[in-house]
Amino acid sequence: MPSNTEIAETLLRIRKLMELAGETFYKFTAYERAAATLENAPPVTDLLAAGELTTLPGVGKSLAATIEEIVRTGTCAQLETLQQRYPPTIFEVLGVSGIGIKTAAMLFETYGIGSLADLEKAIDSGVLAEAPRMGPKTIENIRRGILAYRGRMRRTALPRALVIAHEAVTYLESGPAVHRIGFAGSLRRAEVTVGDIDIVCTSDSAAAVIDHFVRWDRARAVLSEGPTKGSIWLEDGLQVDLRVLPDNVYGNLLQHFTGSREHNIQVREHAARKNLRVSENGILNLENGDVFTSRDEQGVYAALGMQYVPPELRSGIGEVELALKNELPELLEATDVRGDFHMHTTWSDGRQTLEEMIAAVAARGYEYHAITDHSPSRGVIGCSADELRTQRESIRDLGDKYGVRTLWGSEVDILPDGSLGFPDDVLQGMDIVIASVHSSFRQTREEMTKRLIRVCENPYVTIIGHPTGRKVDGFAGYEYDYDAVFAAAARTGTALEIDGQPKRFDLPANLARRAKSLGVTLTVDSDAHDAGQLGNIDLAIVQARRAGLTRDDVLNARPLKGVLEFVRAKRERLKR
Ligand code: DGT
Ligand code: CA
Ligand code: CA
Ligand code: ZN
Repeated sequence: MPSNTEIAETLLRIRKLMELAGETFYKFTAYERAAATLENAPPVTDLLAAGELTTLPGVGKSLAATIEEIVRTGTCAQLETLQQRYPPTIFEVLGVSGIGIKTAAMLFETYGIGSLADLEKAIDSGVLAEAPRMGPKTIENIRRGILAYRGRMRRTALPRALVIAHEAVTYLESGPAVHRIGFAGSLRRAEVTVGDIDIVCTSDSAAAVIDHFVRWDRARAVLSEGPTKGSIWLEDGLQVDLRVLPDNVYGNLLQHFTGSREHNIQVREHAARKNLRVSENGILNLENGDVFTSRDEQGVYAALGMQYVPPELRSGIGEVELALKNELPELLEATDVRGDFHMHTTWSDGRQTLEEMIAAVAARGYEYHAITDHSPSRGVIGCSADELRTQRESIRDLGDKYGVRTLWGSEVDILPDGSLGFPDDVLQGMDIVIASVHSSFRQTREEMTKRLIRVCENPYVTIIGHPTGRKVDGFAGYEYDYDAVFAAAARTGTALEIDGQPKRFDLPANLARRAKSLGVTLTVDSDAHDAGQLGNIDLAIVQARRAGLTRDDVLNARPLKGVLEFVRAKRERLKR
């Protein structure tokens, strides 16, 4: 069964080929909207089974039929027809900045250029120079576009992009004339991967800032350099875009370049109804020609008569409507988080001792945390029940020594049949139990669903760790009926984790959102294997924010008393 992302990708392919073939804007954007909707919707396979596909915004009968065809056959008639007309490599050409869709169509029809290789050959042989509207400058742009395209082929994981983005900001601030500076684009929206890094800043002398920017020694090529913007390409093809405007429009600038595209389109549509036009330079009142500028984004949204939309929510999946009704959730803040339930020490596969971890946790100012070393396991190094009991003896004292309440727990393996790596009498003594799948990933959907529901029904399991098993660049996660397991978690009082390990981001935001809607309590955890990784919790927090979670939805935003009550209530309810 294809995932939502895979279906969305197929729809986007159709959309591009339709435009290439000269279809109308109205027709091909419908596909683009549907693709954006799917990215944040519950699994299509579930919707399909329930006959609820057309309840998704932007998905009418005909798109629903297309989606169903894709789910059943992996493709659809429309795509097949279009693909007979164009080679699959045409997407490379379409991906090169400097080549619009009309140009791509012309290059293909007239010169047979249907791939990146064809395009490079045409540049080198001088054939391209003979084509209409292909001056030396345009060709140079295309050459650079090819470089950038090669870099963009691979999206960059958020944690790595953040590191590079911070370095870029430090470099820019070391130069002249930078006033305010911040992130924009998918980086600011905290998407799991980013296509490029967007930075915006204000200055009285944009030229000086951009001149300094393009001379950064990490830039391998300058892709563009203009009066208010510059783009560079780093050693491995990652692109950094910078926009510079005066101080008085910082809010407009941030708003315009944070996106997402879908969000901005909806904001602009709303503005148009009020006779306003939104851009990075301000909000133009079309009736009287006044331009409203704002130094912060709050001012921009207020001027449009809407609630401020936090960047993590700007996906174009209904947040604009909510903001207009003043009904956006008050998102979880990092300062709401009082503890971290998931971390390892040298007792299992961690790299630092129990004492080092507890000291580091206390230094972060948490009220409480849990030490959760692994149970004996096939996949990872674990400890026996006896070893863990020994660990327990020192835990409280060490916590007292550093001034934090240290809870005793374990990350227990979920065995193939849904039983656990420790028997009930061992689990019963623990403050917190995380249960995670570390083996038998490829069971059938039915087996995996039963397996996880059985885990929810264990009175001693507090949290299911990294609940999908997905890895950011690779494994898509084990297959199971999310709704059935989430419903079981809600019914039994089992929390689901948002694991902030950069490789995991699990639950991802769309599923955490779904879990919340089914009444599940979530946790945000670092899954740290050394003290430095305790900061991973920040990545879990942004995922929680993207999911629209509030303080009330998150177990470790509760005071210790509330956490212990949550654990106790489940044991009470499912007593056996
Ligand atoms: P990405 O980079 O693929 O992960 O996704 P974004 O959303 O960061 O996309 P990007 O980098 O193309 O554009 C950044 C945001 O700026 C995006 O939300 C749309 C917005 N934007 C508004 N006007 C323009 C424009 O003229 N050019 C570009 N590139 N972006 C614009
Ligand atoms: Ca970007
Ligand atoms: Ca960009
Ligand atoms: Zn684990």
